[in-house]
Amino acid sequence: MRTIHYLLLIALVLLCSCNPKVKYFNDLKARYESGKIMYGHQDDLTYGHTWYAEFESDMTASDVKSVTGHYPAVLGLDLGEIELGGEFNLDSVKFSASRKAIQTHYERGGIITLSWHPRNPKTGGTAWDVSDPKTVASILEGGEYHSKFMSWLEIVNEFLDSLVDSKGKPIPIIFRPWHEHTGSWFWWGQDLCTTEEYIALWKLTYKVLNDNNIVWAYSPNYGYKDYFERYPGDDIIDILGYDGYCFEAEDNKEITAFYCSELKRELDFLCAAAQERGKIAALTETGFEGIPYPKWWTEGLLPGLKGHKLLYVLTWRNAWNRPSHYYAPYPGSPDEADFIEFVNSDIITLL
Ligand code: BMA
Repeated sequence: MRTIHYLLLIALVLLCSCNPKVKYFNDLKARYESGKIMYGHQDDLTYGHTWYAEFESDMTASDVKSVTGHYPAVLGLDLGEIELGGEFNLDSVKFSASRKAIQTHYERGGIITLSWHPRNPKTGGTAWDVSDPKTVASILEGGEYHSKFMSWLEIVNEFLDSLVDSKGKPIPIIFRPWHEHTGSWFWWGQDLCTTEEYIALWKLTYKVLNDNNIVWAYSPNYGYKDYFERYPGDDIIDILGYDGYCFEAEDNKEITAFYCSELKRELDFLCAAAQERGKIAALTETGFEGIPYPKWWTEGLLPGLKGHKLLYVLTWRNAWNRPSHYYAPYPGSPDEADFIEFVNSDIITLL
């Protein structure tokens, strides 16, 4: 009897290790266990503070590389407006450029995370259109906009399906939909749907897209609601994330210290939860817009991260068309030297 159990266990382990999604999760888990935190930057290869890459670009430009000599280890990209069937996302990135950035970054040994700011399927407004509290209800099974939403998921499905490396092998990605739902600034936010509706939205998304090589990340905003109140379940979620920013104040040194203490508290919780559930923890979005306190990296972010096991930390985008909307340094930015000190610390890795 014992031998049978043993053989069954071996068969199960072998089966799981052949599943590309399980294999990728295990690969990420090994990186996570290393104790180093991968630094990530949103839209790093497609544009930067003063430049914008055309599709023909060879994906060599990067604000992070210009400052440090290395690419970020994690590349974030957004699928927002792919559902409209056009060529560009909501921030004017061509989907063909995103695909090329994903392939390039993957072949350099990096990790890719995709978020999605879809339009409001009911009103036609943006992801931030919270005027109709029945939007989520309307796209679930039986709802008036269900088939429209299903066709949107199909478009996402096609894009994910098209992500292959130069040998034609599927590229695994971290998908992070329905983020920051603990606030109420997106149509899927806290006051815009019930717990049941929010979880049903996740389940539907998972059902349609999970055949792709996806590791799923859940990322509420910290400081709002109970972390697990709207959790879709351990059977769906692989990565426990947090989104949390530092906001400009009268005294930016003081607010940096406050951000640091808040971050420590939230990461203590997140890392313990990930440990308990066998998941991976990550700081899925953070930053200080325009980095008005140049020592934010080493006085705010770094000490906040220290002592926490995380797969990655990702700071938001450097918009080429909004000079003060940046979250990573660029050549000549006041925080350049501090960022170099941050990435040179023994807990942070770049490519
Ligand atoms: C926000 C801002 C917006 C952008 C959106 C999606 O935080 O950067 O300008 O459209 O993210 O990338």
